[in-house]
Amino acid sequence: MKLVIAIVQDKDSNRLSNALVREGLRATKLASTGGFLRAGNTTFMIGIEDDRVHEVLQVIRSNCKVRDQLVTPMSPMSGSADSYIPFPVEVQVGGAAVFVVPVERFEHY
Ligand code: 2BA
Repeated sequence: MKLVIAIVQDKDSNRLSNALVREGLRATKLASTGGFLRAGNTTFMIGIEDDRVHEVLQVIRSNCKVRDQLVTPMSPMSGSADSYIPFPVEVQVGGAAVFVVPVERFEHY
């Protein structure tokens, strides 16, 4: 068994939830915050048998979009903070950051 942890943009969260339910895939949604943008995003935890991991990844891939976002970083992305003047930069966010981790044991009572 694997645990798929997918961090997605809030804008894609409902569509992804609906698609997972439609495909009979169980998931838990957690409200999360990106460390860089400090904006809300959604983390999905999806426990799944090894032979269905590809189905989960396909559903995530087809329901999460890449978007450009203009942000003003609160601290420098590199170099010293002494002479730091904040200016907006465009970053590409998503579609999804996905981790697939092995599950040693799963109990469901
Ligand atoms: P954030 O940390 O808010 O990052 C949002 C976007 O900002 C990232 O999109 C990336 O394009 C950019 N970014 C992040 N850190 C950067 C940096 N040091 N310099 C320049 N640009 C940077 P994504 O890569 O699609 O990530 C979307 C969200 O997924 C992240 O939100 C974070 O919550 C999560 N994430 C991504 N990679 C992760 C990782 N390795 N571990 C844990 N969470 C991760």
